[in-house]
Amino acid sequence: MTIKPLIILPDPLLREVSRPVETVDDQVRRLSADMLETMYDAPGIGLAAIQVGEPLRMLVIDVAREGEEKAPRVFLNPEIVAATDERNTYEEGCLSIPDYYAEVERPAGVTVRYLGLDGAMHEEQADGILATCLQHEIDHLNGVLFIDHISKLKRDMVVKKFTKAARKIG
Ligand code: GNR
Ligand code: NI
Repeated sequence: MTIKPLIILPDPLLREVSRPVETVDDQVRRLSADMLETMYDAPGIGLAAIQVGEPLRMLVIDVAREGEEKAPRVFLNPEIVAATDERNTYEEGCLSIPDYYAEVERPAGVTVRYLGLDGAMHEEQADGILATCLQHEIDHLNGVLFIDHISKLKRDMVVKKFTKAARKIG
């Protein structure tokens, strides 16, 4: 397993729409293992493939709390098929936008249909932090970032800051 470098704002890769996973093969299994290792190392609670430079519709999540047993999850080609009218607000962060946090309002519950590493289709209802994280990750598959859900003023400030930082590093 390998820890992969993270793609950071304003890298245009983060705005790409990822393509579906065609078959659950060794390459997909290896990438999901690498993504989980990268996520745990960061540390984060979720990671989309594009954040390690792979424009594929796959994401990994582990929302187990510190001290709890690890609960790694892999979702291939995930789709939100239903969402609650009830909304929830969480303070979100993103491994591709380090050290920036903002409150985002999203549906409190979602039903997600996805392909598992077992090669079968699954449907799952999620709420709480898992629902928020799934929506944040599925946004990544569509080139959408959590800063797209905050005010334009705040978003422009963050993008400007990261653009300046990237220019300095070269
Ligand atoms: O580690 C992460 N924490 C987090 C907190 C609140 C809402 C969403 C997230 S996902 C984020 C990791 C990440 O950037 N995934 O794309
Ligand atoms: Ni993110």
